[in-house]
Amino acid sequence: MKINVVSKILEANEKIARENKELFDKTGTYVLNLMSAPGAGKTSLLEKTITELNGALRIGVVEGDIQGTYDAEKINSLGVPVVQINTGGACHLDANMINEAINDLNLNEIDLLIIENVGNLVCPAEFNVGEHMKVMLLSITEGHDKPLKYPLMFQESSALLINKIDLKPYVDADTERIKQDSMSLNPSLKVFEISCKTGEGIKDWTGWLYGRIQENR
Ligand SMILES: Nc1nc2c(ncn2[C@@H]2O[C@H](COP(=O)(O)OP(=O)(O)O)[C@@H](O)[C@H]2O)c(=O)[nH]1
Ligand SMILES: [Mg+2]
Ligand SMILES: [Zn+2]
Repeated sequence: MKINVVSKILEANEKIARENKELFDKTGTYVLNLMSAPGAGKTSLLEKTITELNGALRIGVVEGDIQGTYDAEKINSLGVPVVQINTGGACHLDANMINEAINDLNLNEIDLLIIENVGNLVCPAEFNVGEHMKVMLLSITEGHDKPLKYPLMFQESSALLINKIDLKPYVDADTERIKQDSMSLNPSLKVFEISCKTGEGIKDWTGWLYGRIQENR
């Protein structure tokens, strides 16, 4: 019986996700669902991505956190529209939360909407929110065993950003193994090595993202 309940929840979520997607397509808003464990660098990546693409694209952000407005305040200081969702305990965002949050944004004036999901390597990947693509960050400090331990997130993502490569000399994680294992789970995964601290690899990432947005137009 439990299985029934879970599939009903996901079904209901899918329906709202499709409505969100229709709306995004109508307003010409490309939507990226950004996922990672807590602390992998989602907010740092947002800051770099906004700085790099602002001017070329009108960007908006939805911040998902269990509690608090810390990340939203950071993003707001960059001068882009941002809406904070506080899940009040829930460990992922769902389509309904996004459906409500976008009421506070003028989507007609947003070309790229980036959703920072709740930090968690598990269930954010189970819930579509109407995004055009999911992207995940894995920092090398998390270890190279994560793709095979948390496969769904790697399978659902279009791109994997391996972050904090400035720390390579100090951690034992094997970056090649992260790449190999991720691509064995998802052969079409696009992989970037980046550092949000030094800026290494950021232009490759934003260039690719910009291309994907243009293709979708
Ligand atoms: N050394 C290093 N630190 C980073 C990098 N990216 C993010 N951080 C740091 O990692 C911590 C968590 O980053 P944050 O962006 O808040 O991660 P989030 O929880 O996924 O949003 C912060 O102290 C960042 O300054 C990186 O590329 N290199
Ligand atoms: Mg954050
Ligand atoms: Zn969850």
